[in-house]
Amino acid sequence: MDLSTLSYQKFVQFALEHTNLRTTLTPLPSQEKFKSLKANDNKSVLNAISFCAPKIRLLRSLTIEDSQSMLVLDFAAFSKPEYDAPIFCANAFTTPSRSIVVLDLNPLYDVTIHPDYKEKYYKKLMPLSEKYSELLPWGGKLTSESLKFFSPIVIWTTVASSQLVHDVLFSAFVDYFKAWLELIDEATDEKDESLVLLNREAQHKYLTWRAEKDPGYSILKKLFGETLAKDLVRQFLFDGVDSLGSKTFLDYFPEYRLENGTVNKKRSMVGKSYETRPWNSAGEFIAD
Ligand code: BLA
Repeated sequence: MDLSTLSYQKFVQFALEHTNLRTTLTPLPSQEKFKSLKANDNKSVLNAISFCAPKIRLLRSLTIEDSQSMLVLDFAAFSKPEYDAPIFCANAFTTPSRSIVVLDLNPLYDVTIHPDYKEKYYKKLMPLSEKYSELLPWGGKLTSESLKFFSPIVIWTTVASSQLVHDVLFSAFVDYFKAWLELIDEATDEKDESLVLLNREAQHKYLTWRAEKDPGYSILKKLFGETLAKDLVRQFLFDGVDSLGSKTFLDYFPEYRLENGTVNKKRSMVGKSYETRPWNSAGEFIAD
């Protein structure tokens, strides 16, 4: 299809407007630093914004739009470590033929081993996963390791691009973002410093995973060159990876260690799996 009629700008606008109805966003230094970022191809239009708010450590968005070849949305929002709230995650990669999408409130703690966390945040949100299951169906096998960062309401899809899909995706984005704002609104700050520490480490582990293994990296490298792509990933998209903790990727994910002590470049050590949605509508894990 012709991508020139589609844009992810209205997704970002919606999120900013609705966040500002509830709290006060303050621009972060990283926004200033990356706002005049330019792509090597001289045609992609970029928009990089980042903010914080009293309960929000980082709300940032990067869009890359070139109507001839691709539209990219990478939007995420992280609470301050005093809250164990999930991470809002909206990633979309749209070409004239296909759209690859992950939309989720990524859990801070793996829901398959923390049923209490699953109960606390996802039980009442389960209807959301049903609502979009027909038009945004499960995208098939994915990097197995990614699954522990996904929640039972995750929308993971790869579908033919169309105006309809784009509209449905906007509607899903609105629902999921409102749900996230609601969780942030309701969140009360943890007073137990040892639990705040755990929250901080869980966010750091997530940032470390994504800064190292995000599927978008090869495209960022092509558009910006290796040095700038690395800065963009570590200082903008996953800001906090160099400050929220001191553990390394291999500390968290030792199975990626090569004999010479470096990180295996493969995205997955286990391989891809989960051909079908591994959670049922009650949020129970049903894959073996
Ligand atoms: C593919 N993106 C994918 C896939 C996933 C994600 C699961 C399928 C391939 C795989 O299983 O690895 C997204 N994976 C995620 C997310 C998390 C995760 C969000 O673990 C969070 C925990 N995608 C982007 C951006 C670009 C992009 C910004 O989000 C481009 C700049 C591109 N994603 C992209 C491309 C593919 C892809 C090109 C298909 C090619 C490939 O699989 O490498």
